[in-house]
Amino acid sequence: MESDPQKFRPRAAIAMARCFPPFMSTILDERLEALFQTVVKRNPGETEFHQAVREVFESLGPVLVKHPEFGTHKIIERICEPERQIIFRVPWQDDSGQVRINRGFRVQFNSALGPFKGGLRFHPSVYLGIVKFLGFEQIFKNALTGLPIGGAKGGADFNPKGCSDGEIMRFCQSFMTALHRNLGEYTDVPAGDTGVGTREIGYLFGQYKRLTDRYESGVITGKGLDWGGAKVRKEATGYGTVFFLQEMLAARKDSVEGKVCIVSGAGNVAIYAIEKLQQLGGKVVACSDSNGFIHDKKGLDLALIKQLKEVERRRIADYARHHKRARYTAGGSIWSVPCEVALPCATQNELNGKDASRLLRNGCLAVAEGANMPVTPEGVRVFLDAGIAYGPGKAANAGGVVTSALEMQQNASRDSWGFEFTETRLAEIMRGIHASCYQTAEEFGAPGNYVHGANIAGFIRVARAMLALGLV
Ligand code: NDP
Ligand code: 2IT
Repeated sequence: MESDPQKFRPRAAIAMARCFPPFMSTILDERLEALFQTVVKRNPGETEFHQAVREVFESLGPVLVKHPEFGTHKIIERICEPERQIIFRVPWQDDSGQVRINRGFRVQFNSALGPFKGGLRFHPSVYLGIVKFLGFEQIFKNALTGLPIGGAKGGADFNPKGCSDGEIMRFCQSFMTALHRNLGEYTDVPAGDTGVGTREIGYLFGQYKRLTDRYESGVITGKGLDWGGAKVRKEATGYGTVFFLQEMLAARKDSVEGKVCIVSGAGNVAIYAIEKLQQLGGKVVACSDSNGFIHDKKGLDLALIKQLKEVERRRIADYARHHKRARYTAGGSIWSVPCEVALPCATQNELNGKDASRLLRNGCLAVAEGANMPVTPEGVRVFLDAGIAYGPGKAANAGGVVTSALEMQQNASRDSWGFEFTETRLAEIMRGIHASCYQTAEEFGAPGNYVHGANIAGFIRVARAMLALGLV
């Protein structure tokens, strides 16, 4: 087999798997606790999925009181069960002629609001529990956007690191050969995620086109600008996270201007979060990859980071060779760097309770999640108890899928919008998501708690649609 997923799981997740379930400390009401235990039993070993479900359940008590019809119609039980799960073999040949086998996944979670929509992740840690946590989160994230998109996620336990271009292409072609029957612009529309960028989307789309003999642009998003892609999609998740941060700070009569910021990761989301922070006058002093982090007190040189990561596909350690004033720390925690704003933009469970307490001690006053579920339940509790501005991923990082939906709109009308127009649409929608989370939190007696606001607002929109569509 290609790899051992456990080897690549972040330390926090491995600890979770060993002493499950560490997030049981929050009390759920009796009915939700019983539902949660059923989810755990029906989905054994899928710790990240359990974690994502429990976090949403923690917000739903008051919703069931206000909307008993959701209980009668078993909406929660239905939402926790994917509509369809596809697991498939992905055989491919490496450059030395060896046959390699990976496992591919697509979990089509919920299509009450529109065709299944969500990214593909290529990373050795991918297994069903990761794909399901991401797909589950995606349902509510997509609902929050107000756009007509259902929730899904997919990927493979494939490690793109060190692969040649030809190997990546052959892997993508084999992946799409297995999956194409289950996709379509009105059925299921994938996009990128960790390890899947424009290059991979190109190979996937090319193979879909060849197999179906159709130029069906709307079947996948994140396409290149010359062949049906949307301007701003590449920048969208990072920009959107900063727009959400801006709104949280504005609600506290504050702004990004002059703030010392740190951003974990150095991939697609991190790079464009850094870009927007810098455009708004923030001073970004640190970023990372899975080997270590760089700290540059004068502020990061983004052009160099783009060159190293996007063009040369190198490690962030190389940054320090170009800038002598920058310090590279192998391993270690980026969260030890003092800052006012922290944006976790790498991966799930990358920031734990201790990291959160350390950030607070160092003066952090706002956290917006560019990654999906990057903060452990203990970390979330530390931020919420401290009352800082904390934006959960399903709200804060929705900019990517928002702009994917805008790409679908352009494809459907065979149109292509300008950069400024698209960015303005993205900013408006992110403002709308913030307003909806903010107002819902107030309405349900938890002012300033964006976790409850996002979970409740997203859940209610999906639940209403499911009721309206009958027993689906
Ligand atoms: P990329 O593959 O472009 O970059 C991922 C970055 O995170 C890299 O710097 C990578 O370091 C680091 N990273 C990945 N896995 C781990 C790990 N297990 N431990 C430590 N560091 C890790 O991915 P994206 O930027 O697209 O995605 C980052 C996060 O944002 C993910 O959680 C994703 O689900 C989420 N997201 C992405 C969206 C998108 O549109 N792309 C939309 C919304 C959310 P290294 O290179 O060393 O592996
Ligand atoms: O987590 C996410 O929202 C994404 N990876 C983007 C999904 C999409 O369909 O653009």
